[in-house]
Formats: sequence, C-alpha cells, structure tokens
Amino acid sequence: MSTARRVRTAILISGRGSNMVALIEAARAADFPAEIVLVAANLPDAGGLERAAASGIATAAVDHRPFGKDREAFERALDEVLQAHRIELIVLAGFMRVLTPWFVTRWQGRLINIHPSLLPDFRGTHTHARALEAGVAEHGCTVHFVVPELDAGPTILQAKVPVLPGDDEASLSARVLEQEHRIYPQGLALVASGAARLENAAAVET
Ligand code: NHR
Ligand code: GAR
Repeated sequence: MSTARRVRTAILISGRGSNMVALIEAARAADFPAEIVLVAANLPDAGGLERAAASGIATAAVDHRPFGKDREAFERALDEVLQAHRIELIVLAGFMRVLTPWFVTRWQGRLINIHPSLLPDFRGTHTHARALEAGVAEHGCTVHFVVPELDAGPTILQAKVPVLPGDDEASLSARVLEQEHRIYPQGLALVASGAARLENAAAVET
C-alpha cells in the first residue's frame, strides 16, 4: 500500500555502484517498501558516490585506511554516520570490507549482501574465475542475510545463469551482473516489507 512507511535504507559501496543504481531506480516507485536515504563508501573516490549524489541522495565517505588494522574503529565511525541518518536497513552493494562480529551483530537481520555466485559455492573473491576453472555448467548470484561468518548467511533469493562455451571472466560476470540488477531490488523489497526475516541466527560471542 502506498501509505505504508518506507524503511530508511543505506547502501554501502566500494566501487562503481551498478547494483546501487538498480536499487535506487527500483526504490523510486512510491510503493517500494524501502527508501534509499544514504549511500556510504569506504573509499572516498568510489565512482558510485557521484552517481548517488546526482540522484539527490545523501552520500558519505568513511575512509577505512586511517584506521589501519582496527576494523572495529572504522565500523564505529561508519555506524555513527548510519545513526545520524536514522538508518534501519543496510544493503551491501559491492562493499569490499569484511565486517566484524561487532558490526554484524548490531545490524543482525537488517544487513543484506549480494554475492556473485550460487552460495554455498565459491564464497570469497574472484568467483567468476573460480567457477570457470571448476567447469560448472551453472553459475549465478545470491542475495543473503549477512552473518559474522563470511558469505555464510541464509539465502533470500538466487538467480542462475548458464556457463556457455567460450565464456571468459568478462562475459560470465556480465551475464551474472544482469541478474544481480534484477534480483537485488526484489530481495531488498522482501526484507523491507518483512516477508523475509532472519530467524534463529547462530549466537555470536562478542
Ligand atoms: N562481512 C561479514 N561479516 N559477512 C559477510 O558475508 C560479508 C561481510 C562483508 C562484506 C561482501 C563480500 C562478498 O559478497 C561482504 C560479505 C569483501 C571481502 C574481502 O575479503 C570478502 C567478501 C565480501 C567483501 N575483503 C578484503 C578485506 O580485507 C579486502 C579486499 C579488497 O579490498 O579488495 O576486508 O563476497
Ligand atoms: C557485483 O558483482 C557484486 O556482486 C560483487 O561486486 C560487484 C559490484 O558491482 N560483490 C562482491 O564481489 C562482494 N565480494 P557494482 O559496484 O557495479 O554493484
């Protein structure tokens, strides 16, 4: 219903932000259950920041580098920005910093990611190269809740693509990215509307 309150959502990026653009465009619809109110990056020169600002969305850069190895100190600075914007839900879109249990527990159930593989296959980085090397017939992407263990959170949605003869990393990643842009807005809508929820998350030692 168009009168429903929209969930205040932040997108975290590190790079070009093509998924961010897909999410911003989907959230333009008045009946979309999430409102994108902030785009934040851990790299001040992330290309997506300018694109977000051009769409009239508030942006923030919290550079992780001055914090050195103190990941939690970086995350406390990021969290302050999120609190200042009264953020309720976080969407990682090509965000390349592993998050500590402190941050993930704080945002548990309100923090989602898209990963360019059919999880639980190919956790971590360089997923397309590894899928080609493994010779799989199908590859794809997964929208999942973030839990402290990397790429191990429960799946919300997946999309599959075929691996075709002659594929290289560029052709395969482009085919997957097209599906990311389709399912990430759907996944965000499921979480923002309450249709998908994180239940029985493993207890975390903090
Ligand atoms: N944090 C937790 N706790 N759990 C997840 O599932 C997370 C996460 C943070 C980011 C996205 C991600 C992915 O989809 C994500 C999921 C970065 C790395 C990584 O190794 C791994 C996974 C993901 C993002 N980052 C290096 C680091 O030291 C830096 C790599 C670089 O800068 O290029 O943080 O796969
Ligand atoms: C996307 O393919 C996303 O799945 C991937 O990075 C790309 C970001 O593109 N994420 C990861 O690999 C997380 N480790 P984008 O900036 O154009 O959305």
